[in-house]
Amino acid sequence: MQQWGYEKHNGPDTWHDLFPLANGNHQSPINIITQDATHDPSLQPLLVDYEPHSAKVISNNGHTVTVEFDDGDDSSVLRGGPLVGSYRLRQFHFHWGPSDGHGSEHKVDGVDYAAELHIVHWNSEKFSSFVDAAYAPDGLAVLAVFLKVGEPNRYIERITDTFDAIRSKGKESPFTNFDPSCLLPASMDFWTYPGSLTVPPLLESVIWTVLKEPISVSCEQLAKFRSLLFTNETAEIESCCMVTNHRPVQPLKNRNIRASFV
Ligand code: SG7
Ligand code: ZN
Repeated sequence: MQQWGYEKHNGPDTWHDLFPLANGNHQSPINIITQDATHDPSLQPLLVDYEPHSAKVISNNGHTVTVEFDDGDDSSVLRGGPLVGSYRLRQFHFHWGPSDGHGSEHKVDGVDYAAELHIVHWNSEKFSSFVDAAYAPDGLAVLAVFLKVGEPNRYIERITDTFDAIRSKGKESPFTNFDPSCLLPASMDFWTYPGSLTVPPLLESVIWTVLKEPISVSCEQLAKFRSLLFTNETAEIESCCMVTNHRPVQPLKNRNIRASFV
């Protein structure tokens, strides 16, 4: 296996060869069985406090499209919910699939959404860098938002408008004055559980917070994500479209899912 990916020869079923943690006890994503989630009244409201100017660059990393933030100080943070202290915004990115009925990483009672947004944060009170935090069980906090097909989303348009400039792997383009809280639904009701990164190295360092209410995007907007390329400009092999980049659900094992709502 040359490089992990989402195709047959290098996809999620092969990741355990190089990353044995793929079969670990705290892997993500999972299927959220809503009946089995326990309401936890001690969970705090989620508080997002993002500074639009800390957005810096949008890039195609060959696995997804990512918007990176300046995380040199606490100007953009996530607090509350299941978290102790504040977690600094690092980046956000998306996962999607080949058709509108399929593409989210988490499922709810077995049901797929079209896509999923991940807003990634790290514990800057306990750790001095993202990389240090990525190895600790309470190091990272990812806020997940489901995307369903419906009305076009004008905030997603800002992102897809850059796609001509970042079509192939390794391309990047300046991207600022963007507050990712514009991509959150009206309700901040959530489920939370301890899990992992959903791509290699699959580190079990993520406190997941999955919002119950999806946001909408149009099917044309979703189609633009699929037109990005996994391959770089000079690929000697054929260029290959990013039609799917989600990991299948993993066993819950001995974990509880908590809900912020009844
Ligand atoms: C995406 O998901 C990328 C990765 C991210 C990974 O492939 O956005 O980020 C970069 C900068 O390559 O990796 C460590 C990290 O955030 C996994 O994130 S996820 O578990 O939220 N899906
Ligand atoms: Zn992700």
